[in-house]
Amino acid sequence: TDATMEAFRNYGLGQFIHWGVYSLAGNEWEGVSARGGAAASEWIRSWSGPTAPKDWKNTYDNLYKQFNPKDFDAKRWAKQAKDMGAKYVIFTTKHHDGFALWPTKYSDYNISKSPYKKDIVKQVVDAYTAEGIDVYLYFSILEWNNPNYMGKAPQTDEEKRKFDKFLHYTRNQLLEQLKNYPQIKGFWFDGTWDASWKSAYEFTYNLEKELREKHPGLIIGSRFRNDEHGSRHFDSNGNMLGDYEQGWERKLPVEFEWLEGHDWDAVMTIPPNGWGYMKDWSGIYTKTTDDLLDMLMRSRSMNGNFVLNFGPDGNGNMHPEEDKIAKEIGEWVKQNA
Ligand code: FUL
Repeated sequence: TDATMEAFRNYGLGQFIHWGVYSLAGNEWEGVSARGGAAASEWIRSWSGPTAPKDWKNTYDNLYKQFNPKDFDAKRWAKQAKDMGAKYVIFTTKHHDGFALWPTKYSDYNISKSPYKKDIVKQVVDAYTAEGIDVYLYFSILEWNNPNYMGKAPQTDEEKRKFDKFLHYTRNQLLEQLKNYPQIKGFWFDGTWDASWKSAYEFTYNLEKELREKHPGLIIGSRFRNDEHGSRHFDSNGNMLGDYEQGWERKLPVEFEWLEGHDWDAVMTIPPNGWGYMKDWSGIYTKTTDDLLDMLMRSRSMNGNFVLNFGPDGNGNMHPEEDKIAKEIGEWVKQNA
C-alpha cells in the first residue's frame, strides 16, 4: 500500500545483521585464515583451495552443535540500533548454508537442535519491535546442503519432483515465519540468481501474491522473482523494492539512473569482503565512519535508504569496531537529522 511505502521512504538508515553458524568461525579456522579461500566470511562453508581444512564441509555442517551464544541479548542489539538512528533492521533468519535461526517444523537443521535451543528470530523481532524499529526478515532461497536444491533448472522427472518439494518447503517456511512473527514488515530475499529460480517464475509470482494477501502491506525485496529482468527486477507499485548491494566497493558509484523512480535501499558492509563475522580486520581497508556517512547522505539524496551491516560473533557480540562506528553514526544522526 502507499502508506507502507511511505514509511519505507522515510526510514533513511537501516541495520543489516548477518548471524549464523558461520559466525563461530569468523572467517578462519584453527588459526588458518580463509581470506582468499572463501568468497566471504558467511560463505566459509565453500572454503576451497590449499588453505581449506580437510573435510571442511563436514566440519561446517556440524558446527551448529556448538552454537550456544552466551552473550546474545537481542535487547542490547536493538538498543544499539536505536541509538545509531536505525529505523529498520534486516535479520538473517536463514543464510545459504540452510541453518534456520527459528525452530522451523520443516527442517531439522535449525536452532532447536543446537545447544542454545531457543528461537532467535522471535527474540530479535520482539526486541526491535519494542524499540520501534521495523523488522524485515532476510531469507536465502538457495540451500547449499539441501538435496532437493540443485542450483539449476530441473530437467528429468526426478529432478522436477525434487525441485517441487523444495518449492513447497520454501512456501511452508515463509508461511510459518508470517504466522510466527506477524509484526514483520517484509522479506529481504537472497540467492535467487540461478536458473532453478528462473524456472520457478510462476511459483514465485503466486507465492508473492499469497504472502501479500495474508499480510497486507508486506514489502518484498526485488531478489525474490527471477524473471526476464533478472533478480534485480522491481516495481514500486506492487510493494517491491530495489536493492543495491555494493558491499565490496569503498564508495557508492554514481551510476544511479536505473534507480530513478523506484524505492530502494543500499546495503553495505564495513570490511570489504564479508557480511558475517570476521575476526581479523587487519590489513584490509575497512570503511570509516565518514565513508559511511557520505554513503548515507548520497543514498538519501537519491531517495534511497542506507543499510549498514553488522556481523556479530558466535557469542552474540558485535565487533569492537562496529560498536565504535555505530556510536559515531548515532552521534552524527542526533546532531544532523
Ligand atoms: C549476497 C549473499 O551471497 C551474501 O552472502 C550476503 O548475504 C549479501 C547481502 O547478499 O547475495
